[in-house]
Amino acid sequence: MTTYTSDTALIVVDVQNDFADPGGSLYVPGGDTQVVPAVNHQISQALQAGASVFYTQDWHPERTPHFAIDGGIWPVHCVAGTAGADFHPDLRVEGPSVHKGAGGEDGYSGFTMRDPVSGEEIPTGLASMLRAAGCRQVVVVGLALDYCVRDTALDSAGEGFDTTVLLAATAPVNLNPGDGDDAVEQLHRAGVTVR
Ligand code: VGL
Ligand code: ZN
Repeated sequence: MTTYTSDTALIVVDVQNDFADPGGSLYVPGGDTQVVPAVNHQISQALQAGASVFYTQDWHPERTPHFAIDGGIWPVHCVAGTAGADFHPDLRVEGPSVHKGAGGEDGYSGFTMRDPVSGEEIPTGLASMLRAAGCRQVVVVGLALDYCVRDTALDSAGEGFDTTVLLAATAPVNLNPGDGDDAVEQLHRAGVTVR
């Protein structure tokens, strides 16, 4: 069990229909049956302890080099304003949400995006929101372990937050078999607590 305090932020990553609903274009197995209830449980625990809850949403334009049709690796997903980009209907929403990639930026982290032309890293504003809320510890849950959860947790640790990923409240897409295990390894090496 995780101990939340008033200076903890729970970051709920991309629990959106395209990832969490079996009909979604990039469904992560267990997204609806396992991850949504586990995330909701963490949200209750966090709120009870006076912690803050923040959300991210993958928020793409219709055409982006992130998608296979435009040279990337992913099916079209989480297009801004579509049902696939909405939060899963069973998710408890109890805080602000950061939309990532609305300007066609690339990248998976909730903290930074990459300008597709210059390659420059652009902050999303999440780090400032956490600091403004007085957060020092960060707990990361949601989808998917091997992309957005991993990169959000790595950036969180890099920003100096004491960072934990809860495996029971996330799941990997495993585009390549073993990606989930590799992500856990990378998180460990970066000093992120994984449990
Ligand atoms: C994600 C693949 C593509 C994620 C986002 O939220 O982990 N994965 N875009
Ligand atoms: Zn995406």
